[in-house]
Amino acid sequence: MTIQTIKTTPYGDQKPGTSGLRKRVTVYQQPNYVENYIQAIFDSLDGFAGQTLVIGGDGRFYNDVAIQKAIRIAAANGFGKVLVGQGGILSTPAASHVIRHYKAFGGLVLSASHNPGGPEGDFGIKYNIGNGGPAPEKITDAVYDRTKVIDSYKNIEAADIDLGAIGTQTVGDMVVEVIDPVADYAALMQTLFDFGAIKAMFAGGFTMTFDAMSAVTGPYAHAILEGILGAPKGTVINGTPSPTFNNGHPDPNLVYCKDMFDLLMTPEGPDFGAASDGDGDRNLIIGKNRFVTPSDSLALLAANAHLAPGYKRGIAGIARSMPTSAAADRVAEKLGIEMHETPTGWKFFGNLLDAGRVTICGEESAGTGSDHVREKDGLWAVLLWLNIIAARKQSVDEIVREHWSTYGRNYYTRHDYEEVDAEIAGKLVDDLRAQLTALPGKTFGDDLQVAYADDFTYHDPVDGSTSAKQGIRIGFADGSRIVVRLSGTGTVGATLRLYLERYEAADGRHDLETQSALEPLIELADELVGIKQRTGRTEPSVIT
Ligand code: VG1
Ligand code: CO
Repeated sequence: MTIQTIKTTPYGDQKPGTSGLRKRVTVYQQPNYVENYIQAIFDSLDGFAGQTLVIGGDGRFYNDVAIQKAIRIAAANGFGKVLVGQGGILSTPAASHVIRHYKAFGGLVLSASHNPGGPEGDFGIKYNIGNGGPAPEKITDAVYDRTKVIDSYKNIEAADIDLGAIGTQTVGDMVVEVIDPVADYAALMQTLFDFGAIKAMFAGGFTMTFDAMSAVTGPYAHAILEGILGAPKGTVINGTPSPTFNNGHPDPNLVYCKDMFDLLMTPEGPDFGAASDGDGDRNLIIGKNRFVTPSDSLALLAANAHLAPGYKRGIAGIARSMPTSAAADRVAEKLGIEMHETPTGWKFFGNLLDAGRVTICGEESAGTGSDHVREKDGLWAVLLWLNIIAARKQSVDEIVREHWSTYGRNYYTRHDYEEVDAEIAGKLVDDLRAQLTALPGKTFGDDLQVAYADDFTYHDPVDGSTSAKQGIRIGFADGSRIVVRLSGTGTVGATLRLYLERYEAADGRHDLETQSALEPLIELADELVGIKQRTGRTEPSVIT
């Protein structure tokens, strides 16, 4: 079969963000937009001839089109084999596992995560390396440089692959194997958790709701929770992946999962509620009468991980993204293990995990995971929670309260201002940066004394690389923090994120309402950063 070299012209906007290249579907539908980007990825890699590439996505609109293109371009570029999930489906953590399990060269994950899908929604492509994790900045920078000058891509004329048929097909000289998207992942989960104990807990009447949000985790949750673990049918809701997520917004937060939250706050509700996002890497955890803030969930999972068989020897260390609250730091301190603070985005955890320096990682944006894969993993977090509940025989609320009375509580919230004018947002951050050197030592209000103020720079302790301008941090003497950064996953305008945190000691007050506990900081942030005044917004678009 002949390999064609097809002329193309570059697009100027193919710069990967926090997690791959995310754009409106209509942008991706431009001529050669997908082809350019995938060829630019392959042009930035060495040594994949004859090797295996994994392809999978969250099932959103345009997945099928992009997958067929990717398969042809991979064949034309000389990959030996493609492993693709049936129906084009692979959750992000499952894709990471498949890459590792089959020792693939890398993988393409087609997703825009929690962003809405459909013809008017978003699409995305991300390249993951052989460790199963998102490509590091060295590669994403090279890909971007390549997209700016690309003038041709390789293709092969071949019929579409039947993505519904499990088994082997060929495209040119390349083998394409369509695999069950769930089986390998489910087997991995079984090695990590005490499925017997969780099964017994369900058999004993423990009730839960898992909202798959019409996104990718449906098949995984049906198979694992209702299948292997024996939870009653109906435990999983919205469990069929839909190209438009059933016209929903697959972001598992208190805005889009409000019904579940309300249900969990009533006596009739289930014992436990959870949800995952579009591509299955995020998690929402709600116990009866207790929402667990993601930053707390990271700390709690790290403190209790030894109760699950996969972590019974203890954990080597913890890493959290910079805006994530310091709750996990206190756990690491007590356990006497390493603690790392990294920039936002899972790609920064890869080296630490590969080096065996950390076992558990997490982000305030509802992402938690471990060294079992190199992505955050929504269902993994849910299963670890279930394992801990089964082992401790306590409610989520009791477990959380005990944690606070041991370590203290980090009150935490994030205020997002979405689709802000990009110029205004950029200027706001620049002006704030210019104020920073004057802040340390100043006291605001009665007792908010600035201990440090900087734009976070990360020095990777494993490969020595440096990542600058990762977000502005203003830290106070009492452990409170204000963090401001611009999102790297939005597709329209800019999203400004304001993160606020305040520490309350173990013997302090743990029952305040979060927003009021943080009120003085919210006011000070308003004064220092001026988001409302400069953007004309009276309130955040989303509060988590
Ligand atoms: C956001 C989150 C970040 C997360 C990223 C990808 O990035 O803040 O913590 O890693 O999304 O998650 P940003 O740059 O918009 O703040 V996902 O589930 O969208 O792949
Ligand atoms: Co996601």
